[in-house]
Order: sequence, then C-alpha cells, then structure tokens
Amino acid sequence: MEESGTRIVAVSNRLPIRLVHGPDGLEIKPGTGGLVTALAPVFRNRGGVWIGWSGGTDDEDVAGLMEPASREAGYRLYPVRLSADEVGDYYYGFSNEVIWPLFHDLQTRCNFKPRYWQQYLKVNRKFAEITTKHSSETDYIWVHDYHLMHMAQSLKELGTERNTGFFLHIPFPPEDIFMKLPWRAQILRALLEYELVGFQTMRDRKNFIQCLRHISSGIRISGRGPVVTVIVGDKRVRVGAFPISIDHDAFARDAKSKKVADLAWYLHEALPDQQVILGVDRLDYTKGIPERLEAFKDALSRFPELQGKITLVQVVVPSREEVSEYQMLREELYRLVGEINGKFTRSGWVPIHYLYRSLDRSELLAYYRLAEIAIITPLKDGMNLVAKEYCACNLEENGVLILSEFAGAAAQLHRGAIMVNPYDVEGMSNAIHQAFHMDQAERHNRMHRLREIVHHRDIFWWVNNFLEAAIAKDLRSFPAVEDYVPEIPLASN
Ligand code: GDG
Repeated sequence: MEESGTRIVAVSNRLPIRLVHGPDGLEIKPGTGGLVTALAPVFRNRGGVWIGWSGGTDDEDVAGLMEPASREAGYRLYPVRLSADEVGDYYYGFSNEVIWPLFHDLQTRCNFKPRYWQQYLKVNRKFAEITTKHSSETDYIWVHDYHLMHMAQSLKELGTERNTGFFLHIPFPPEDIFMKLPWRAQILRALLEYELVGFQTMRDRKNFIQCLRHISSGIRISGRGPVVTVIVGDKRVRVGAFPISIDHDAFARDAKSKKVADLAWYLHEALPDQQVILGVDRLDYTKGIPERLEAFKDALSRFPELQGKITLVQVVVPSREEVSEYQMLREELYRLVGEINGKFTRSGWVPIHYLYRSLDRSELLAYYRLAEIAIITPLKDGMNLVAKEYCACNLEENGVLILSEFAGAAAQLHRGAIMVNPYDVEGMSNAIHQAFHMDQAERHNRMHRLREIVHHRDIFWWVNNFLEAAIAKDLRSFPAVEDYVPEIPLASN
C-alpha cells in the first residue's frame, strides 16, 4: 500500500451505500440499518478504508461508482463482487437462514443446508483476498458482524499477517441453542483467530465463553471488567462487551433544527388531542411487530378510555423482501393493521397509521420528536439503536420508552424505560396503559435518566473503547480533516 501508519480498515458484508437503478443507470445512495448509522459518522474524513459488498451481483460494474462514492463518504470504499450463487447461498442462505435466526434464539426458522456453509467459507475467503490487496501490515482490520466470522482464519490461510478485531452486532445465543449449529466448532475456532472479539452485552460475552467450554475443557480467563483475556490451548484472545450507540449530539442537534421542529408540529397537528405511540423497525420477524400490534389491540379493548386518544404510528422499513418469510410477515402486518383499524376506526380517528417505507432522516427525527411514547419490543435484538435515537431526540424530556427485556439496549436503559416481555401481549398492553397515564414528573425523571446514558455512552465512546482494547489507541489518533478527499489509486480494482 502507498501509505504508512495505522489506518482502520472496516470490513462488513455491505458497503455503507445502496445501489439504486435510476433513469441514468446505477446510482449510489447512503446505506440504511444499524451498522451504517453507527459507524458512518465515525469513519468520515479520517483516512480509513471500508470494504464490503456493493449489494449488486457480478454482472453490474460498480468499480467506476466507487470514486464519487468515496469522495461523498469521506473514506475509501472498495467493493467485493459476488455472483448470484454466492448472494443466494452465503448471504440469503448461511447468513440469513442459519445464523440470523439461530443467534436470535429462533432455531426452528433455521435451514441448515450444507452447501450454504461451503459458500460462506468461499465468500469469507474472497473478502480476505480483497482485504489483503487493499491493506498493509500496519493497518488495523476491523471486521463487522455475523456474515464474516471466518475472515480472520481466511486471512491466516492466505498467509496475510494483520491485527484483526471482530464485532458482533447481533446477540450471541445461549449454549443450548448455539450447539444446534452443525458447524459450531468451526465457527468458534474461527472466532478465536481474531485478536479481539467484541459483543454488545455481557450476556452475549458470557454465552460465547460458555460455548467455548464445549470445544475445550481447559479454558482459562484472565482479567476482570468488560474486556478479559480468554486462553484456549495456545490461543489468547481478548473478549469484550462494547454496547454500541449513536452520535447523540448529531441526533439532538438535528432534532432541534427548524426543519424537524416544523415537520413535527405539522405531523402532530394532523393528530389533535392524541398521544402518539411510535414503532420504527426494519421488516424482520425478530422485531416483534405482530405481537406489538396484538398488544395495541388488547389495550384498546381492555382500556376503552384510550380509544380516540392514542394513535400508533408504526414505521416498517422494507428489508430482505426477496425472502418468502419476510414476504409472509409483510402480508401478516397488512392483515393485522387492517383488522385493528377495521374494528376500531371511527370518524376523526384511525388507530394505526402504518408506513411501509423508509423515511428520510428529517421525517424520522420529526416522529421521534413528536411521539409521546416509543414502543420498541424486539423478541431479541443485539442492541436496538432506535431506542437510543428516540431518547436523543426527545428534547423536551417528556417521552416514555417502552422497551423489550430482550433488546441489548435493556442492559443500559432498563432503569428509565418501562420494561416488557415482548411475548407477553397483556403485559405490553398494560405498559401502553401505564405510559399513557404517566404524569409529567415521572416522564421527566425517567427520560432525563435515559438521555444522560445515551449522551455519555455515545458512538465515540464505543469506538474509543473498542480501539483502546484493540490497539491501545483512540479516535484522537485518527483526527478528522475538514474537506478531506480520499485518494483513490488508479486501478483500484
Ligand atoms: C443491527 C442489529 C444493532 C430505521 N428506519 C428508518 C431508518 N432507520 C434506521 C434507524 C436505526 C437503524 O435504521 C436500525 O438500527 P437497529 O439497531 O434498530 O436495528 P438493525 O438494523 O437490525 O441493526 C441491532 C445494530 O445492528 C447496530 O449494532 O443495534 O441490534 O440487529 O439507526 O434510525 N433510517 C431512516 N429512515 C427510516 O425510515 N433514514
């Protein structure tokens, strides 16, 4: 490589961009989802590199789009090209039909096809080859998420010496669930090839260490606190809990802007004398959306004083729509919303406003600002950034957060939120009732507490903690440069 000194090379399944077919051919748009929200602001203008799949298939030539995209992003982007077969078996297959459901404790949804595993290995190797090409020995390779658990091992198999760290954005399951994975030993051994393995919560870290005991009887733990060293045979791996977060100040600042404030006022004016209860989720069966709609229906039935006084705004962002399970969920949601609105709607009041699309950032922030209650009830979630974003944008500190016990965010936010079991429809319905009637003083106390946590434990705190554990450095070693333009070497692909 042409530069010396440590650079951070992020590697994730997807680049932080989306390819969209526009009137003039392929166009580049910012990516969506938790990983991008969290990492993009940290990487901007700091001289780093991001390697990932562009989202298209082999036949689409995306290399030419990377230069403008890199300039726009403020770091270099290098695409990994995948064939349609690889996308089918590595991404939709192994990642999303095996690891995603299993790690969210939904093992009955898993499809353990052996050919998925073979493609997973092949694609991890492909990522390792491209990372080898675009990095040097002094770089720090920071691999993200469940699609790439095998990458450090693939790098070693290629003879590439790099300092590597891994962060798992989704939960790590308890041993009795993890052990169902036919490739459990290979995955655990592959994770031990990283120098540092990070999880969202202490519970995930505990589950991982518990699973390691199954492949080796002689494991030892040294150190205390969130990051410990695990010694398995001749391997020493640092293993830590690093709860991911958001750029709190950017959310709070943008929520305060006139544009968002005006939009929030305008949207709430259309719902006079209502408390708005807000749900925002990617279309996913882990997010507990049908159970939440059932709970809302139950609340309207058991607490009739809520009728005409509360409106659920449920935003569902389309995701993985090519997969039949996601199509079925989409249909189920339409059916449930139709049933509830059909039963309760009356002149001047529609109980559920259902938005099945992605909102632009201002609109999303306006909903965060105007909602008196947020209801975030995943069946299981690595962290859940929406919960933190809602708190950051609740400038008046009068909102109520209803939060699932099984979101990673619960470990930090449980004292200020109303905690619920997302499988307990009546319990969630009681929580809606409690939130609706909560007085201003209690709302303020709880929300103030929540906002303090999100403010102090923000995304910069998270990155610094990880880098500190990984390379004994923090972001001050990678200062952001105004108007930074990443150099794209010619023949970059
Ligand atoms: C994975 C883990 C973990 C949502 N709707 C819109 C929109 N969003 C943005 C939110 C938020 C992100 O998408 C969703 O993040 P989550 O954390 O809630 O969930 P996942 O996408 O499943 O993320 C998760 C995360 O990784 C990070 O480690 O927390 O547990 O599953 O940032 O704001 N953004 C826009 N319009 C929308 O309509 N612009």
